[in-house]
Amino acid sequence: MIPRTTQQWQAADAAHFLHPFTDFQALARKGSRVITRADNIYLWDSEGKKILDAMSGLWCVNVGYGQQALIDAATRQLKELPFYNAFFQTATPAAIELAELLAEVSPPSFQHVFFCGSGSEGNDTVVRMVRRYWDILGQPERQVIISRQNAYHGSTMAGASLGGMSGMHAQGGLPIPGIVHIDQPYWFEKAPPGMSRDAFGLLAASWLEAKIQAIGAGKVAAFIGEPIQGAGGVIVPPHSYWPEIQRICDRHGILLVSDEVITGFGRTGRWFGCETFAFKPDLMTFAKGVTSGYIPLGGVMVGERMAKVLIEQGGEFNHGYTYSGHPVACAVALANIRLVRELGLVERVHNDLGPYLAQAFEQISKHPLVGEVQSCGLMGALLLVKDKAGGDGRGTPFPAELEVGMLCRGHCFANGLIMRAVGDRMIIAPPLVITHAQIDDMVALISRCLDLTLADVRARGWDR
Ligand code: PXG
Repeated sequence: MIPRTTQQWQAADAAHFLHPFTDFQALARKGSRVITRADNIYLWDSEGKKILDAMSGLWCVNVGYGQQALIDAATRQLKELPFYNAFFQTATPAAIELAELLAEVSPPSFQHVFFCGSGSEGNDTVVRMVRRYWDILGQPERQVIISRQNAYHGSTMAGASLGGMSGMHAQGGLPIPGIVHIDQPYWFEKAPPGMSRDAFGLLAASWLEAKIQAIGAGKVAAFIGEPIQGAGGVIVPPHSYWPEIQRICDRHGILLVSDEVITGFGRTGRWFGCETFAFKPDLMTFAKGVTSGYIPLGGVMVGERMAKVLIEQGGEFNHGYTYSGHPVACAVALANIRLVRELGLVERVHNDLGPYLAQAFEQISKHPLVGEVQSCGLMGALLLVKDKAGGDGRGTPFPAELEVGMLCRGHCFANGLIMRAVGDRMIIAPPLVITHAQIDDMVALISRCLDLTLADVRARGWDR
């Protein structure tokens, strides 16, 4: 790339590049921040400013930036065989080896994988696969997939339909037929006054049973959820929730799908989030961390209950993508998973980094702006509240229209820290290679940005 000034990049960007989830005109007026390089957990922008990336790119760069093993794997594969498809009774060594390795790191009931190019394509595959499964078993009326409000499952027609984002449903005629939603297990907002988290977990799971009964179990194909809702604001459910969801699905013979796009590959301190929350899904969608985002790859792990039926009774499954099993993506995923193992990152998150972050967040929870604090492994959220002591002791939220979260995010940006705001929940998911010293730096930056936000809130009288 021929170097350009920031202004030149911004002008060309505004003239031609339509960004995802973006008000095109507003961004064109303001100008994008142009990220030019990265190393470890840091990014640099076109002004040369260094930024601590507490979001791992977009929940994906788990091994951090600049890992030579991944770069070498891609280069080698590009030279040897940059592409071949898997449609016409063909396969490539990289895709075969990756399928084998994924079976090894997944819970034992998963021995088969269907490859895609992204998490959205993975969830489209889920929809087609669960409906196909029931067709094969002679129960084609089992069509409905139950998902949750505020869930994020991607941006394709099926992915956005499974998702529970009202802003997405409002555009493009969604959800598609046969997808319905129940409420989310978000204790802070949804639990009746005085209810414990565990009691609330059981209550939130009971909403699934009520929905199944309303529809008729014979019409329900599957339930899908993220072990921890990520894009929805790092909503960590009570530990009572998932085992109860499992019992309900089992009772009605309904397939259980765990969307592990964010929680897979060590983020929660186990290989997959379903292991952290003690449930056994029939399908697991993955993407992001499988290659640490160095190159696009997604897929669906297919558990034996379904695989047996699809393989032994299914005949041809009329579904697949040009890039299903892309050899370069698979080679990078192999190098990435091997590196995660070599560095012991999953164990490190579980035994060391997760507890260390939780402790640091405990300290931050004393800040006057911070209400609920949640973390699991290396995912965390701080909810900014108006009055910590209000609202049944949970804290009184700010009116949403004040956009206090965006105010805080602005301070983070200005102070060299990438932290996302989902409403007033400030969230992080740093690379799994982060050190204690770097967590300390990150927490110091967060504290400074909270102080700056509090000063703004007081200056505007929003704390009254
Ligand atoms: N499932 C989950 C749980 C996700 O988080 C997808 C599926 C879709 O994956 P693809 O690869 O198609 O994007 C995701 C993606 C955010 C944000 O704002 C989160 C995602 C994507 C974009 C933005 O936190 N997650």
